[in-house]
Amino acid sequence: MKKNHRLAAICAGLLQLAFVELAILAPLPAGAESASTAITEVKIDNFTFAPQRVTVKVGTTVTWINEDDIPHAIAATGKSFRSKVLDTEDKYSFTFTTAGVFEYFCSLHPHMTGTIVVETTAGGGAAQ
Ligand code: CU1
Repeated sequence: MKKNHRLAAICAGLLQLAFVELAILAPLPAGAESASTAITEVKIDNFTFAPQRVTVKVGTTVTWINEDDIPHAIAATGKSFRSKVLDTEDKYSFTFTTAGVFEYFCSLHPHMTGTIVVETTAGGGAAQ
């Protein structure tokens, strides 16, 4: 039994090390990353959208995940998207097909706000 506890402690320590290493090896994008993933997650926890501001390319699906223990709902200020009420662990996805700055808030707690910045993919029609 004691051995298991020690093993668990060692595992946790190793995991922590791995995370630290990842953080060092993966510097923050400088804004010029090319092949970013097409799916982005925004977590909702403790009355906060995290990250609060996300920059994506046109065509990206953003998924909000409610990790809080109370319900939240997502509503675009410009009414371009709106989720149903999300209970804990519920998700809502929206695919951004047009460029622009999309402000949104929680329709249950309007002081909770976030921004999705959608950029055009073209750097001058390079994909042709
Ligand atoms: Cu909320």
